[in-house]
Amino acid sequence: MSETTLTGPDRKTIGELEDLAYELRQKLLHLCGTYEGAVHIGGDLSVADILTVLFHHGLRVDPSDIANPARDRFVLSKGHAAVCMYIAMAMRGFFTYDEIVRTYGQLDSAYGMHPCKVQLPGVECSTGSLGHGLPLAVGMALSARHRREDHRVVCLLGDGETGEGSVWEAVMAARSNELGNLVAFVDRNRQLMTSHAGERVVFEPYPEKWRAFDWDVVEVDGHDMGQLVAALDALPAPDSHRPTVVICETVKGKGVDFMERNLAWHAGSLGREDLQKALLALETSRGAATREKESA
Ligand SMILES: Cc1ncc(C[n+]2csc(CCOP(=O)(O)OP(=O)(O)O)c2C)c(N)n1
Repeated sequence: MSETTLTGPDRKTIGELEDLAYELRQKLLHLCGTYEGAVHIGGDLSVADILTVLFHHGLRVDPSDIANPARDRFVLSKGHAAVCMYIAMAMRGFFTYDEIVRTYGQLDSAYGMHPCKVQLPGVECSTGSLGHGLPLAVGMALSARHRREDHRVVCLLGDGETGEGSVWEAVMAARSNELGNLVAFVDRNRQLMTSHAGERVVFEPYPEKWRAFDWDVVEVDGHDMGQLVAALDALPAPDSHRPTVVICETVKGKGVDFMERNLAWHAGSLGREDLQKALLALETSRGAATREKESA
């Protein structure tokens, strides 16, 4: 195995991770309130907790040493959630949030609607055309095996995206090649772009489909930091032989009541007035979550 080592971020408490996820959502809403084009805000809000826990807890990455061969590799297969990844990475020290807000979506900006690893060093994989991230992640995990490197490759997919046949070819290839260094997270928000899961594509029985391909399957509430941390801490060693999928039950638009489960908010722009409404809704939702936790 590789001699090079790299440590992950300092260990944070669940409360600190929750605070970071809240801040990430606030920053997302601010961008959605100031940028004039559409932001994929629904699917950003559904992965905010997952990306927080990955960049602030699970991934061994160091913003000051982005080419270290020992680093874990992250592939955002649902590339339309790029801005959520940019901001999560900015909060970890990779980029500057102000620069994201100032340049997002503009010609020649490194911060495009979909991520580009050439424009933005620190991003491991260019994505946006759905169904390609996991096949690329399989190649990266296989390459790590050949090079005798012991890092992980972590890939985040949308559940709608897993309707693509290429995903299942990759799932089969990963198990055939015994890639225990590969971990998929699925954002199971049960919504696609213009429909709810099940209306046009039947996903159930969903976890069983992954099990049928002989992956290890973990099911969590994708908005519960404690469960996300526990799932990451329990991952098998990268030199094990079976890939893992963490199926995260989530809500599209999570945290903003008028966006939650609302097909109209797959992508959109808030405008300054609705931004205040959205920030207030976020605060209210957090208050309700805190009260629920305290009374449990
Ligand atoms: C190959 C391909 N087809 C279509 C699209 C357009 N598209 C962008 S997001 C999206 C919905 C995907 O649903 P899901 O993966 O569940 O993402 P989420 O609902 O979490 O945003 C679609 C069809 C695309 N980016 N790539």
